[in-house]
Amino acid sequence: MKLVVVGLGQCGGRIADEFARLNKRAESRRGLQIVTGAYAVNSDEADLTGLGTIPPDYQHRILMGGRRTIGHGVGKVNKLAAEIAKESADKIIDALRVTPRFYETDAFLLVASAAGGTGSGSLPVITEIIKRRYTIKPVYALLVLPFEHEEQAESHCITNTATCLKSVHSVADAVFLADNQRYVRRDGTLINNMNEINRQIVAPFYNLLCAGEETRRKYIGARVVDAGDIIQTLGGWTTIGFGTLPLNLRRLPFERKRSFRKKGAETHVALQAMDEALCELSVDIRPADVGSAVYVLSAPAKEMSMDGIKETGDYLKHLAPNAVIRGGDYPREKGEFSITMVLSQICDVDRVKGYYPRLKEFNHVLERTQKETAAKIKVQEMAWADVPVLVTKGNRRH
Ligand SMILES: Nc1nc2c(ncn2[C@@H]2O[C@H](COP(=O)(O)OP(=O)(O)OP(=O)(O)O)[C@@H](O)[C@H]2O)c(=O)[nH]1
Ligand SMILES: [Mg+2]
Repeated sequence: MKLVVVGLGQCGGRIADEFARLNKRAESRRGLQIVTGAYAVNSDEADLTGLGTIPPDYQHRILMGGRRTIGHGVGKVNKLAAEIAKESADKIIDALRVTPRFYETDAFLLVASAAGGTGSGSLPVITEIIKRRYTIKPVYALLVLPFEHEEQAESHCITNTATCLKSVHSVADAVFLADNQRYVRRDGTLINNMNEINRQIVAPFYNLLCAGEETRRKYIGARVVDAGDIIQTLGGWTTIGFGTLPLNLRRLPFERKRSFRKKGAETHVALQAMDEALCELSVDIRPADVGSAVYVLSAPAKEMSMDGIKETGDYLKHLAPNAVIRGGDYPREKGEFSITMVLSQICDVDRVKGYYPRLKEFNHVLERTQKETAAKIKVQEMAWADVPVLVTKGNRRH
């Protein structure tokens, strides 16, 4: 599957940059192209400068809202970013249109953090505009959810995240969620290591995108997962996970090929990798709430069999009984067995649901604070009502 990846805001730009690196890896190691174009869009010039792999020309690193923000960002106001994105839409579409091999691209992936200003406000707007322009290509979103400490300390965080989630869900064909807090929970040292979190967010897409692009016979599985399977699976809230296990099932020369022990071990490894992929999902969900799933098993060809693929599918069906499941094999990896898992059409995500009551409560508190502040200002104004002023009120800046 080939994607055009557009990163919006700082977080989105960095993750799009990581997708550009993933594509370089696919090109150099596998001779495959999985990203036809990677773009970064921002209202902040400094954020665009910090990227490494996306080409530095103005059609790949797109500065929007120059006149209104003078290249200094929107200061977390996602409403302003949404306005700026509308004004800059033509500039972005013009850049995307000249992507080489655009006609071969299967879908768009737009990436941003939900809690920031630029990315969170512009992603829903750009998604809608791209969808209107390119009706036959699906537009997916990848949204990064904030750390818990940000939700507690930064007042804009809940408002931006809630408005972004609701808007994106209503326009995008599917929304991948990646929860920053989950990566830190796994490894506490990551809190200051955004690059490593980004690497972990993007890495699971590698085999998923490569599997359907192979042209050499030895790398084509018995059951290939291609762009069609992925597009049919994706819809609504979505999560992705990756599990891998080193293979030490090396067959000794005198060992019989069809040994039942070997077969048992093979199934065991597949199920263990599946468990790991489920533990490593990009956001917490309950498998029972999943409506569709697609998985790709990858291992050296001789370590996989149709039975293994079937058993993995059966196990997933047991865990997610309501899901339509698609899956296949990809004979590529050396010395390891891995599973990439995408769970989609998830009807209930606690992390998402939690934002709406918090936004209500937050708005309530905000309204009360605003009323109290207005009352205090009034008292102060009344106290100095008789003091003369040296300027006319109309000249004051508000
Ligand atoms: N995973 C990940 N999260 C990031 C990264 N950079 C920022 N974040 C998260 O994104 C949120 C802040 O959003 P940014 O992307 O910095 O904001 P922006 O879209 O540039 O918007 P403004 O700076 O407000 O104009 C916070 O929740 C951060 O934790 C990154 O590189 N990776
Ligand atoms: Mg920024």
